[in-house]
Amino acid sequence: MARTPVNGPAPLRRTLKHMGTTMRYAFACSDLDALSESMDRNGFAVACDVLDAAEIAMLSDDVRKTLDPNGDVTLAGGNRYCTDYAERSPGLLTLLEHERWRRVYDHLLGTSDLVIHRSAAIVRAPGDGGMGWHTDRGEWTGVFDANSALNRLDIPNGMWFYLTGCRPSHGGLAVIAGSHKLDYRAPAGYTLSEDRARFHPAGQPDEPLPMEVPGAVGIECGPGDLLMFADRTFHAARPNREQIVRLSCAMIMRPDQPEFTVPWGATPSARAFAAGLPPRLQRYARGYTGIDHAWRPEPTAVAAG
Ligand SMILES: O=C(O)CCC(=O)C(=O)O
Ligand SMILES: [Fe+2]
Repeated sequence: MARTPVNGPAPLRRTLKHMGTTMRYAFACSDLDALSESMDRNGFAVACDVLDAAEIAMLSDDVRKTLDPNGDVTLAGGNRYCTDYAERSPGLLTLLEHERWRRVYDHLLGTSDLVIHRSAAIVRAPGDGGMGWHTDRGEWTGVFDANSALNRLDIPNGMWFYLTGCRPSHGGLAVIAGSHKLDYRAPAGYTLSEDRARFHPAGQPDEPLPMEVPGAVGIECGPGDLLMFADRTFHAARPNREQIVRLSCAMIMRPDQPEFTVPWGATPSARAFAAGLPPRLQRYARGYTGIDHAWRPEPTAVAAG
């Protein structure tokens, strides 16, 4: 069956003036080299029209069923996260065999031997305040919790579908171009915090951060588009000022090799998930760890002096 693009044909439609040059970050999902090059150069990219309308509806339904089963998140306000989402969403698992999504992913990671690394869904109600600038990579402070134990591979850590669209008025993501590089310091006029996970206005560590900082790019993309960003890329979510709940989900894959382990081994729900997958999907759960938010490193003994 012919696929109906949800966002119209995928022209080269999202370009922006950035630091005096025209930077393009959105490409047709078949434009694999351009996507990978944008990831290498800028630390982010949008692959257009990965999902069709039926797939968007299916994934949206799963996010609602998991995080807003009673439809009361609007009343409750705020946001809800699910960080073992692959274990709960049959729709998300269809990505494993989704031709366009896999083509982009396999090209980006340079192998088709991929396994599930982690996954998430988020709802942000109208009025939700969003999330300030941060990088997901925990390497600067070491492995101190479950997120930092998982976020220490040089693979994209943002692979989001914004199923209700990504735009500034609707909790839209912003990223900082070039902030994925190891030698990135901070936007002009700002200083990285000691752990390098955040930044603050130079000389004013307690000042709240504006969304508009040098290098910031406000992402605009449609419900079938895939926003990808690197593990170190600084990003933030704007407040949701619209009257609709923002829905998003992500599946993060890693190469099957080299073997990857976490201190908690695998959670009981991760083991049950892997064992319960249909045989043809089991290879995607090799080494699947789940996430144990209660895990903390053993306190290190301090030698008595
Ligand atoms: O709202 C979003 O999509 C971004 C969430 C995020 O960056 C995070 O949870 O680390
Ligand atoms: Fe993040």
